Amino acid sequence: MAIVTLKVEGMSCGHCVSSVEGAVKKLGAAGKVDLAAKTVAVEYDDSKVSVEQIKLAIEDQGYDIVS
Ligand SMILES: [Cu+2]
Repeated sequence: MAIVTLKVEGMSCGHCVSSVEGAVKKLGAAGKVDLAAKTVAVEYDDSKVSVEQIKLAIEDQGYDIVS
């Protein structure tokens, strides 16, 4: 298991939280959004999914990954 914390621009409400966490969940990972900090902490199996895939899934929901 690996954990990455991504800074995400554009999340503003509970809907955003579910979109982002849902997109991450579809990859078999677990995401936890911190709206105030504008971050999502993702715990994932690095033998099954890459950080790039996680970033793409979040961007597909319409959010920008800052770092
Ligand atoms: Cu929202």
